[in-house]
Amino acid sequence: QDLPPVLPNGMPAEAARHYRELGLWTGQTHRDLFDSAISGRPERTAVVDRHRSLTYRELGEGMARAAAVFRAAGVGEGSPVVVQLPNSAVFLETVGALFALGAVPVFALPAHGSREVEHFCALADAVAYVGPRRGPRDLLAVADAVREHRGDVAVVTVDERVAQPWAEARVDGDVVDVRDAAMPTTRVSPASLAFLQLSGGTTALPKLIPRTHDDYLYSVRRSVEVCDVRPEDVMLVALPCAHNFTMSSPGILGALHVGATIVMAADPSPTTCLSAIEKHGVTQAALVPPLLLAWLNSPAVARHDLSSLRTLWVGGAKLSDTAARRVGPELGCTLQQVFGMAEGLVNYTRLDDPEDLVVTTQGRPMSEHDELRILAEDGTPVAPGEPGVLHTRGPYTIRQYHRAPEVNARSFSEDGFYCTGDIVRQLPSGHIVVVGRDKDQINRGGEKVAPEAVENELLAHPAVHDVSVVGIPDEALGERICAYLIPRGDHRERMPTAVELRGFLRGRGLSSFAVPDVFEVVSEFPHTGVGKTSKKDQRGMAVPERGPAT
Ligand code: J2J
Repeated sequence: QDLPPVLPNGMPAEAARHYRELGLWTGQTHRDLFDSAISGRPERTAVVDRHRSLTYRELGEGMARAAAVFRAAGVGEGSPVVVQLPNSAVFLETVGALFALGAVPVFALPAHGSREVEHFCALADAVAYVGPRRGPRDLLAVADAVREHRGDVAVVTVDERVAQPWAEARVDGDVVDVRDAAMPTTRVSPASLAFLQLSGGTTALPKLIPRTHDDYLYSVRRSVEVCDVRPEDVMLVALPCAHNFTMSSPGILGALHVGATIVMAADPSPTTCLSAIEKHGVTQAALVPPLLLAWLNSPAVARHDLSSLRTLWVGGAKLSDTAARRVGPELGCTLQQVFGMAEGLVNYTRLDDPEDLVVTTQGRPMSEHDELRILAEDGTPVAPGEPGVLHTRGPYTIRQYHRAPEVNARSFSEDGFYCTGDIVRQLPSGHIVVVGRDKDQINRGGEKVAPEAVENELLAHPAVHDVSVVGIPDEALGERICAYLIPRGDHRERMPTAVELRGFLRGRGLSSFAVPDVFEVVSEFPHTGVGKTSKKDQRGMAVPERGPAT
């Protein structure tokens, strides 16, 4: 097959050939993955949500109808489409339909505000946006903002709660005739851009992560092996469905790969999820650490039969070993820690690892072809076991962001290693312990927030002279978001309340998870030697539990 000199994920053709020769890249596309699941197990339940239950055959039929809707929205081969949908069967139909059309999903989360979504539309050159037709006001406001500010983007809205979502879906307000819809016949190259995933965000506006069919599906197949996903499994999707963890570690695509059943939880609460486990005989689920804690500490644990549960995957932020040790005894299942990133590299503890490694490490690379370098501040490798910044390259790790030359120069080494910004140490067994972070990012229980994004919006407030946003320690979330504010001269007397400031930020379209938990009014910021704001000092500054502005 013809390969371009550089693939959309930044890999040179030579690397692509190498990964093919090793048999890691197989030429499979995401469409092939859906096709084989549908033809292989047509009568097996593919996906269940609160409103619908679809067999694989019905999933295929739904995909054909969804494809008819997207075609009417002008979507064809190579068209980027921003997807912002709740956990639902409709999400799976959407993604399957877009792959069948050869289109390129851009995975937004329901919590993303209009500010971010408009940015994704622009950066990806989106042809269409698909969002829910009913739901929370903030989310519906996103579709309105796209309509208003991005006239070139078709707006598709779909109600996931009705029996025939695609027969009632709208394209710029109009219903589409989906009777007799047939599955598109488009075939794309496995080396082409499959979708754009979002970066955790260290820059004011999130970066887009270009993944190809070949590289991503290798990571899915390998995850299925390492996590022992089986055809009879029932996987619960509790985290937002479009997140990289949920999609591929081993995730929704891992379940599709073996023809398992996917249960979409409308929300991640213990009440919803623990009863879903009992009702559907759930065997596995992926969680971020604060959710695991919520499950562990929920009285609902005692009320439900959780005996079907075999494995919990926990990652996205550092898990305490205290919580890790409780999983087996209290939930009766095996823990796999997952340290992954949408850029690529995923580490898992192994199912047969000794308990000590499972509870105290974040796992080891899933592929023997993952290359890791742990570097000291001067860029030289640290001594074995010492902490340093993790750089990585491999068969499923990108070597460039989408359309971001300046960021690329900072984020990747000349020889294609991705600088993760994570400070880790590696044990002789190869297991990694995440010990810190060398990037301006807040990890709020797995949700990544770029302080700069929040600062930019707060600076637009007339009462704010200067602002500095930092992560402060939080027992449950690991970190929460604190905004230090210096008032403008004439506002010193009456600063807006936290409620007013939050309303202001939401009104500007900031993502809901990026809105600060705490606002602290100060007269000046601590400074570093060269006169820069010292975020390090601010992180350490005691914040009263209920300060006047909280
Ligand atoms: C500490 N920090 C972690 C962990 C991620 C699987 C699992 C998670 C993600 C994800 C993912 C961590 N302990 N166990 O994409 O496929 C922090 C690191 C990392 C960043 C990536 C997957 N697991 N992290 O969280 O792209 O800082 O992916 O670089 O959202 O989360 O964030 P993200």
